Amino acid sequence: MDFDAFFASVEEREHPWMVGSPIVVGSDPKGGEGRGVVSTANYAARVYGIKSALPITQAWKFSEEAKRSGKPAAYFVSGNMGLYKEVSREIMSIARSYTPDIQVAGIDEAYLRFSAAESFEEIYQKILKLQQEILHTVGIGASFGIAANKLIAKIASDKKKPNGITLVRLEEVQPFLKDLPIRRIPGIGPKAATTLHKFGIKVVGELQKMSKEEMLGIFGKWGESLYRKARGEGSAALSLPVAQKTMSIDHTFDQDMDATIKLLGILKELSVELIGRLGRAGFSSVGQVGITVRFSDFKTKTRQRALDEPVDNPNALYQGLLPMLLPFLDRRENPGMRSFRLLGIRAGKLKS
Ligand code: TTP
Ligand code: MG
Repeated sequence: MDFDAFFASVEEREHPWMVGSPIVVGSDPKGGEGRGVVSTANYAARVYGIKSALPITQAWKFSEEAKRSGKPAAYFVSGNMGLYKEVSREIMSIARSYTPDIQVAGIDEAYLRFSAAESFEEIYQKILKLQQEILHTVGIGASFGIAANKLIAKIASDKKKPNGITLVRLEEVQPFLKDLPIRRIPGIGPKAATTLHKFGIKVVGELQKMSKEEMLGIFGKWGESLYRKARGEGSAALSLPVAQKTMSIDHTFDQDMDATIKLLGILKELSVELIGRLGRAGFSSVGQVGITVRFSDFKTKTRQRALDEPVDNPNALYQGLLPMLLPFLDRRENPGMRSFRLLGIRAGKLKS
């Protein structure tokens, strides 16, 4: 599953008057003087040659040219990552009601696994329903590739964008790959493509004629995986994220620090920052805390302790960390009274 022109589709949904017009999500074009690039462009803007990673100045030029020839200028919007994440989560959770086996592979893509007991046709019907449900309840288009492994499914998902579903049965894998431009293979970027073009290789069918030894000679170890990809071989196993158990932040000082009051201030700032990051990652409480101090002589010490009660806010985290830092601020743990180079904090026993 891969959402269509994702960020731009969300903007269209949010601003109905933009529907049908070219939309560019990216940095501020500043009337052609802006810095930065295009994040994504909707399909109407792609007609003008505007696409992901294009310098925003170039996108502005294309839009101005279009305007001069009587076509509509593009809307430039700066984007709202928080909203895109929310919409993404909403779609993923709809998909989860069709199959619990999902590997979220990015903000706008995921692999859905269905039972091998179901036929491709049955799965196709389910995907059609899922696609409709996403469109009607979230208002975002998504395209799908259905195949026996993740490699072919991913390539297929791109085949009939937007709002496409491409089914590649086992016996269709070879014909599907034969005339496919090599750049469609995930992992073949502009550099590898240029190298292969020098050998006259433009489509996957030609790539299949290259021996494994040749590939290893040209690309080193990666040649091995390229050899398999060219044959459509890939894994169907979902790689699920391992549950994160700790989160930490370190702060290295611009100059070695010995002012106690400043260190306590930094401990407080780090506590605020870490609680913020934990919240964004979906954690609600911390059961264990730790600190790292590095002295001016690079000697590094860590301490950790379990909290009697889990904490969920910056001040409580700070109070939990403080007893471990204090001994380093006097002769108990710092007899030479060295100054500090780094202070780090860590949260463990995380609960979501
Ligand atoms: P893609 O799936 O590559 O692109 P898309 O969803 O915009 O378009 P398509 O219909 O072809 O799938 O990327 C998903 C989102 O990731 C995209 O909406 C914006 C973001 N993105 C960037 O910010 N920079 C980039 O260079 C790319 C490729 C994507
Ligand atoms: Mg996409």
